[in-house]
Amino acid sequence: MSINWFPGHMVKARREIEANIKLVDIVLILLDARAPFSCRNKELEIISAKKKIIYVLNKIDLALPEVTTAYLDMLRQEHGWAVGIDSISGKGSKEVLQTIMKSYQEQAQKMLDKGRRVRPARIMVAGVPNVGKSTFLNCLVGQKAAKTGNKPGVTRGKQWIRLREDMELLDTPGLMWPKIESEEQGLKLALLNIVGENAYQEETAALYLLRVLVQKWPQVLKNQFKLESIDKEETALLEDIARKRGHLLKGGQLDLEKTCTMLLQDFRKGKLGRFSLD
Ligand SMILES: Nc1nc2c(ncn2[C@@H]2O[C@H](COP(=O)(O)OP(=O)(O)O)[C@@H](O)[C@H]2O)c(=O)[nH]1
Ligand SMILES: [Mg+2]
Repeated sequence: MSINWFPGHMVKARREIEANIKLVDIVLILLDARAPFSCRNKELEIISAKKKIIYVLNKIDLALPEVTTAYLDMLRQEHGWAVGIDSISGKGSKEVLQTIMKSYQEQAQKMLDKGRRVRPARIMVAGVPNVGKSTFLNCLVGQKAAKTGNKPGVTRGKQWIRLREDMELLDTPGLMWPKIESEEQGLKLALLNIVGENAYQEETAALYLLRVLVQKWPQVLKNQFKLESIDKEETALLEDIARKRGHLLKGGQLDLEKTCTMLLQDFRKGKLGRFSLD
């Protein structure tokens, strides 16, 4: 496999997340909207199984809207709760809050039936690296929320953020490592910057990106780099793009490393357009 991803702190991260999940009612599992199924981690789902799980497809601004809708439908059918958001603009945050409250209704009703007061829903965010956990947390919290709990010197408790009257959010998101089960999935995760850079060669990821573009979005590839023909090997395409962009080394040879870096950066920032990879 061209993707080698064995982070050493995996075990510690899992233990931490397991302990935190025990404290909440609802786990928001963040997935990259461009490849939500590739970001899923069965282990995380297993350790969250006793809680309500809501799948949150983040970065919908970078994905194809109609495909995102289809992914959401699939997740809802299989699973129950799924919602999309762009955590940078905040588009979708209202739906996220609504989904949280809907998923909590059953539990709230049980408290009422027992004659108890309904306490705020306790929520945590979890997901693989770079799906946007911190950005999403900031987006939800905004400026309104006040920190609660963890009074200094009293307990070594957790920090909770009071989102609204009826919601409390654990302020540290749970980090899970991606579970890579196929070469293709590993390459998608490399494109999305979810596996670390030391796990793969940039060239491998860039050539994969070119292959995907040739197969699914040839016009984007042609227009973006003003290519006359794309009917050739990916390595030859890479050279054409380097030439078009003037990526040259001192001796005049092509600086393909630079071209690979540019391709990956442009893709990740959405400069090549919106994509859905799964
Ligand atoms: N376009 C876009 N970028 C996002 C979104 N959410 C996060 N990002 C970007 O994705 C990168 C990783 O986000 P971060 O919150 O650090 O991810 P974390 O590792 O899961 O905490 C950052 O560059 C963010 O600006 C989103 O909804 N849309
Ligand atoms: Mg973070």
